[in-house]
Amino acid sequence: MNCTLLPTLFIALVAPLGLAAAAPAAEPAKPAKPNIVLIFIDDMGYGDIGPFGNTKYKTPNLDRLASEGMKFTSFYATPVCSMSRACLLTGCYNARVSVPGVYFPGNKNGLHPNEITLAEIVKSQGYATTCIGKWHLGHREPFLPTAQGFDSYFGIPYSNDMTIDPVHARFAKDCVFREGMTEEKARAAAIRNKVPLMRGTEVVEYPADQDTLTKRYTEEALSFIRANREKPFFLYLPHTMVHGPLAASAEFRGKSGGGLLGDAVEEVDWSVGQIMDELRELKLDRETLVIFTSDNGAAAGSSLPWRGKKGSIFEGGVREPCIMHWPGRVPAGTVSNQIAGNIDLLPTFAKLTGAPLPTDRVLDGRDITSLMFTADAPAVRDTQLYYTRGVEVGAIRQGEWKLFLTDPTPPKNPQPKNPASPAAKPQARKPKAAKAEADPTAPASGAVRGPLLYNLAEDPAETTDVAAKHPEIVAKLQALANEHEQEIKTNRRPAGEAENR
Ligand SMILES: [Ca+2]
Repeated sequence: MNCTLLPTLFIALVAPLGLAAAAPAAEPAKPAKPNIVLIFIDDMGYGDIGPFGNTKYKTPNLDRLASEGMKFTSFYATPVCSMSRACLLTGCYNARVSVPGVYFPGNKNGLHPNEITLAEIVKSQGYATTCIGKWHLGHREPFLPTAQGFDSYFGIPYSNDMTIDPVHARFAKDCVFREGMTEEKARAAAIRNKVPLMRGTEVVEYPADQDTLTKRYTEEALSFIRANREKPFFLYLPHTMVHGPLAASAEFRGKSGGGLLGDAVEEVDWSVGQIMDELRELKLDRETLVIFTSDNGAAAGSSLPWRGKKGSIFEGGVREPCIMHWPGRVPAGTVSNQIAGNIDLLPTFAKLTGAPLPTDRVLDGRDITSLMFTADAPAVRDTQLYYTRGVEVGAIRQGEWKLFLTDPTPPKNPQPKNPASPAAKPQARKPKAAKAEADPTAPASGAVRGPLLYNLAEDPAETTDVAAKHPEIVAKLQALANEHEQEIKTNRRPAGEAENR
């Protein structure tokens, strides 16, 4: 049952006895509103950091974060960037808010401005808010972070391997042009891997110096924490790394022994350490919930021990490393294996900050504070839907069972053929990485195959289809998936669409 109903029930039961009118002396003090730091890495896989099994790179700050906090081992995102950010920001499956793929510089769509975001939830409770890093929920002005509840924004509007939008980019008067670029040249040629760095709604550097992004985001984050130390704050830090093209500052480049990926991972770890040091220095660490997670499975790195990588709805495409840290509240050195995911953060933040949840719309996420505050807490929700692209459910998990409704080996990075429509069919070509891990019996991509049933408790690497042995479970999960899918289609909300000009 939904725990948030309990206080209401309690009042309803005691009120007729007259106890509700008793002296308020015994009322417990409300805990202060916590600061929230949400560090969201791009394309970092489950097996890319020490706390989740990586032994190749040094991640001492994340190791410490995990040893002082709780690791979530069934924490879900989606296979690609924009879908995942839509889930995170709205508390809904991406299908419900019509963000079906990845936004490109040619897209005129974005997360609808009427969506109530994480930032708007906490802002209603007086929080200072900022977004520092990669946005990727629409780069046109009506969709930028400052239109979605963030007081300020510093970062890149979409992935770092994209281009500038030659028509709609708005350059600041004092924009720093690098590499011989001018506004005229920038608008004349959209060049891959040369993306704009923005502040607010304007481009302040072009092309962005990607080597120093992690460092500059971190400095910006520390300034924000210092400036808002006296009031509750929400720092959303969606790093550009470790999405390709990989980059690292001079202090980290070539130092990890694990190539640029290792360097970038170690610089992200350093960034986490800087933030934790600052919180401790300001004596804010016990008043701050820090969450570290990623937006999809590994691209260049490792999603081990799971099968599949970015773009896949095998666990390796969507199950993310996740650490929650809040000394005195989240028990140290613990693990939660219950199903949770980035859709749960909005209702969870609402609970923690005392914000009312919107009542005019359906949310998919649930308040998971019970998981965070108690080791071995029972499940909050037992079901997870997996979307590959578009708004069709590709798989469903309930408890230990996972049923694929369609071919689980789609292309690695679903991309629209027509950039104006992110719902367009993905490329038919299979990338090498996905092919290497694909089931050799799989038909050509796009063909409907299934249902396939896996038992994640006995077969976490999803190697053995047991659908034929358990027709009753197949039927039950199929019905459940249909029910969810129909409900979401019925209550789906539109994406935002900017005017063409
Ligand atoms: Ca990503």
